[in-house]
Amino acid sequence: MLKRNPCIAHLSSGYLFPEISRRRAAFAKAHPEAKIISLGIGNTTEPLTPHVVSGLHEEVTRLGTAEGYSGYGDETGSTALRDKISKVLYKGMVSADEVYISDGAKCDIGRLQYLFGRDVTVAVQDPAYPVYVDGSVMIGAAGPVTEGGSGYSGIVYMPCTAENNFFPDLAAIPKNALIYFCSPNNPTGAVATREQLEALVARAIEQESIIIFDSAYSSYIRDPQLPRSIYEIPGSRTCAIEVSSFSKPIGFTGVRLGWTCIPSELTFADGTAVGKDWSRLVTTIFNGASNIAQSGGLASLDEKGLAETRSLTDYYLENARLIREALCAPSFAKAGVTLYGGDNAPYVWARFPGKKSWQIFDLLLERSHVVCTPGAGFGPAGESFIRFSSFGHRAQIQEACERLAKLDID
Ligand code: PGU
Repeated sequence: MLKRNPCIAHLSSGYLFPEISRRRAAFAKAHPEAKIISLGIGNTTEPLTPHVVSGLHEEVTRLGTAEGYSGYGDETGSTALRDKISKVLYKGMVSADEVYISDGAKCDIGRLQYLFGRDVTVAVQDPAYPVYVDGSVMIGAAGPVTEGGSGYSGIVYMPCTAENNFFPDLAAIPKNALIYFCSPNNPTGAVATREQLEALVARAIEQESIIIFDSAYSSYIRDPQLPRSIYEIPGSRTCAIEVSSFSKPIGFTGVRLGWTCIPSELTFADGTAVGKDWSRLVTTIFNGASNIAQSGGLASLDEKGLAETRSLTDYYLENARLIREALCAPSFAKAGVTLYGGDNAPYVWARFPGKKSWQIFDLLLERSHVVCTPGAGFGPAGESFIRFSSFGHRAQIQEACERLAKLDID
């Protein structure tokens, strides 16, 4: 028989979210009467909005006509959508030909790892969206979990804790590193300030490193002082790739659409443009995002679409506010629970001192039939934290909040 790929074998047994689903299913089986509510995975729940739906319909109708039918498209995306992203979201800070349309940020994060191969050192915020680390292990850039430790070998974990306002010590970034940075952050809900991102860019340049900046939640930023893109920071075009998504702004989690920006100034050590290799890579192993999805995405970026994005993200932010309020109940205060995030991000990050994340996960599931995400699943520094997702129908969120507010967590 063929040998198992050791890189895959090095991964911990299951990806975080299927593991949560497995535990939820086991509980539901044992307690069929329980009405479980999920504040776990960050999966959108509200219907697509009318103008975006009309954008999708338009393309479906076109595809049913002889004149309008199209097959494989440009692997890097429709010119109209690339142009619109460049103008509307980046105000020209990146040009249309530096925008590459994809089937989602997660898929691009996985594919980007091919560009750097197995010899690169990966630095991540700790806690972090698991795909950054798991993707690095899959390509062989990181090794198995260290003996007695909780992290993978070869990964530079940069703790983001309440003590450092969830912004890492940049001195930890080694030379020639691939730095994953997510703002607004999943899972902590923290948003980096302009000064913090300036320091990050300066450090990346100093260390001849490249940042992969994940801005999947930028549409949740309400504070106008906070940067929505790494390209608002001078110098970033020489050291940063940005990955983003239509999933969270307009509910395209199932439709699937995202993009990656690679500025022309970004080069490898030998002078080759990173964008040139990315083009080569995606034209080889990706056949382009769905033309229907791209038409919906295009509609979301005109005036009506932007207004719909605003009200949809407002809805989830109000859910986050309700969750925060519920977690201020006396029993949480008595247990010393502290809350972060939820104001410019759809996640509330709660610290339960003296408790393990999975222990709180079980307690919330057993006593209030609420599913959350254990912070430890995002990295060693996530231990003792719980992430609450604000993606849910309002009535369900209210019901979950009532249960949580009544919960005795001792
Ligand atoms: N980037 C970040 C930071 C995310 O949190 C997520 C989704 C994505 C990218 C995925 O974007 P797509 O464009 O939809 O591919 N995070 C969710 C869903 C879990 C998952 O495995 O993607 C979460 O609950 O963390």
